[in-house]
Amino acid sequence: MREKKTVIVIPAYNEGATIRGLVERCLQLSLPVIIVDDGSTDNTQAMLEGLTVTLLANDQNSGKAAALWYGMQHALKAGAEQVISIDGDGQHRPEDIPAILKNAEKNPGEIIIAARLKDNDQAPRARLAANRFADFWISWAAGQWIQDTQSGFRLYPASLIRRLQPDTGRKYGFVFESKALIDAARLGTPCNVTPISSSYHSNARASHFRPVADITRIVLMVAWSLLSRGLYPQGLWRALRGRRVQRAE
Ligand SMILES: Nc1nc2c(ncn2[C@@H]2O[C@H](COP(=O)(O)OP(=O)(O)OP(=O)(O)O)[C@@H](O)[C@H]2O)c(=O)[nH]1
Ligand SMILES: [Mg+2]
Repeated sequence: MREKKTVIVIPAYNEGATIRGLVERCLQLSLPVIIVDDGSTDNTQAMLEGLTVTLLANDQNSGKAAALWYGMQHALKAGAEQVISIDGDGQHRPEDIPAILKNAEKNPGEIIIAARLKDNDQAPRARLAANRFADFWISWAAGQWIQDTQSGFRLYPASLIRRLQPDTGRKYGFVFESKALIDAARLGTPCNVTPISSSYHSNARASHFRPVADITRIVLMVAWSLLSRGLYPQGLWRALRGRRVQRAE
């Protein structure tokens, strides 16, 4: 079967410490790479010198949603049939991409989430709890049990990207990826999961994610989505049934 044209998109905000090593590992896979420098004030751009990549840049910091969306639109214009998003801070391993691509081949047209389900004992407890909380609500609104809804390491089919109409304002920076799952489900695009190991380094840069503020914003978005569908009881039922089936497996 012909391989689909896949483009890697990396949003990067002050990722000078990790970006070069990460991009070099992506290039090992012989896939085109787009980096969106989101108004970094460090040496992120300089670190990419000499690498064969597409470098896009926002003049000022616009948030993860806008950065990702810019990169995705550019990838589509370059003929991408599917886009893999991967964070620039080194939390995701490009070496997991072949497993994601294999899953996408088996489940064409679906979103594939690289879900941090293995070896996550190093992950901060509060973060894990916040993620589980988000998983429950997003699964309900999507009407499907989805694991690791907060993973930014994903494959999006181009057909889905063309139909999404996201809010990309700065305050929606960390909402985009959650909302994309709900909108995708409404558009008939289900999710599939490729389990990966999570990597939390003790020397990683301080987290930008604000568990209370960002999860609150996500929950408000989900609450609105549920209210606008009369609380969508079928969605809750389907999500819980999916969780039971998955636990029994
Ligand atoms: N925080 C943040 N990240 C951005 C922004 N624009 C692009 N990004 C990139 O989005 C990716 C995810 O951001 P992180 O801050 O690592 O978010 P996270 O992985 O959910 O949170 P941590 O678990 O704390 O790392 C990284 O590659 C960032 O460089 C922005 O305005 N703010
Ligand atoms: Mg991160």
